Amino acid sequence: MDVQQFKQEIIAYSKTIGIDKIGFTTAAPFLTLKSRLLRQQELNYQSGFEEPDIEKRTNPALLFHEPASIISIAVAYPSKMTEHVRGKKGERRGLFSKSSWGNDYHVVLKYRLQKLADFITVNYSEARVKSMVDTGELSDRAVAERAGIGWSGKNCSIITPEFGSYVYLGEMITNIPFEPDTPIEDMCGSCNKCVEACPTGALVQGGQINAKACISYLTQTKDSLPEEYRSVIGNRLYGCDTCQMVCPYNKGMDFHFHEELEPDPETAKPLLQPLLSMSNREFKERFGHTAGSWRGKKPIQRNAILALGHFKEASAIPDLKMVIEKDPRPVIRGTAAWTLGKIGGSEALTILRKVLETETDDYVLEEIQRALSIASDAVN
Ligand code: B12
Ligand code: SF4
Ligand code: SF4
Repeated sequence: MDVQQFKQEIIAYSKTIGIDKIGFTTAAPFLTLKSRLLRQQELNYQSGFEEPDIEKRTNPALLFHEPASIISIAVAYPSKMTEHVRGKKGERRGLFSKSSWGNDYHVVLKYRLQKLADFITVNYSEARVKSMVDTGELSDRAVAERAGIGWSGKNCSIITPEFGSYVYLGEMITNIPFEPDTPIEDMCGSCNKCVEACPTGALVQGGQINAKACISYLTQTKDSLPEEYRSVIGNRLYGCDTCQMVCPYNKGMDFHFHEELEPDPETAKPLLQPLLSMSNREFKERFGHTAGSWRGKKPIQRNAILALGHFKEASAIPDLKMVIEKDPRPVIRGTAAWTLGKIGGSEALTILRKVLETETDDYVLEEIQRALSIASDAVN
């Protein structure tokens, strides 16, 4: 089998199965990444969502017997909704990031990688492959960068000249010695827009993130959100797109190639108040197919309560009253206290004073006290 010829056949086939860009690289260890990951670990800048074993993350030979190459794939996703819904006073809406629009991208990319794997193994009898998307050991971005998919921007994203950074990434390790592609030139130059626009300063410098300060990470945590971040997350329910939206290379990039990735506006931008009383089953039915549901209902509800505080939405007081009086989860009750404090006014104050007498959880009591002081400050 002529491997160079086979590579061209794979590239041609990939275009027929909804892969928007494909690149090839060697299976050599990722040495620069390794020192980078060690440094991030030292600084406590990791999210905790990534594979913890740095050796496995940077050495494909620990994941696959005698690897010879890695194929990187990119699938473009939309950045704008074709149908619009707008929130207004009394009917506020939250926002799922673009990476959670449509069906879960893990499923969408795995399906394409499986088709690619079938094509390769049918046509190359000794072929062995191992695919991964996001949850695998490898750094999808480091593979994509080395395979010439795009450059690694100061916003940390892989930016493709064709689709901007609105691409999902996945890869396949193989035992076939494909000719590697060449990485593409870094085009950030003197631009620093993403670093300047990041609302929390999580981009500590171009290309370096403190994941623990990134809003995308914060929206996915399950505990009480530290006070300093509560206002800044705005109405985000899951993820953050700011450092991509300001990037000049994303201007006009909005691709609707894949039906599965089309957002349903009522799911991507849901009304906030109904989320507060949603059952597990309802949550699964409405959001279970999206990438943003992977941490379950609790962080989304917590963020919805914070968003109502961000809007100072007085019409939500009855829903918040129900939550603070009845919800069994202290994090949710404590967050509701904060939002009631933000909304302020006599109705919110009365509720806070009343629950102060019945609440037994120390953390929630502390939140209520603090909320009462914010609310009285606001009223005075
Ligand atoms: C953990 C994780 C997160 C964490 C941490 C993000 C981060 N930047 O590290 C949190 C929860 C914050 C997060 C957020 C997001 N994520 Co995320 N995440 C991951 C995950 C699982 C691991 C990333 C990781 O290991 N980071 C550690 C850093 C150090 O390494 P890296 O970014 O992988 O690799 C780069 C750096 O090491 C850098 N580098 C290496 N050496 C050096 C040296 C120098 C000097 C410099 C400057 C840089 C540098 O170059 C590498 C290649 O770009 C990957 C999936 C995967 N398995 O790889 C998805 C992934 C990176 N996420 C993705 C997405 C879409 C997002 C969000 C846009 C989602 C959203 N809308 O909210 C945001 C973007 C935030 C941002 N600005 O990065 C996509 C990125 C697609 C793309 N075009 O780049 C991935 C690849 C998932 C996927 N399969 O598509 N994510
Ligand atoms: S995703 Fe949001 S918070 Fe995270 S680095 Fe980008 S702009 Fe900052
Ligand atoms: S905003 Fe500017 S600096 Fe940031 S990734 Fe885009 S081009 Fe690079």
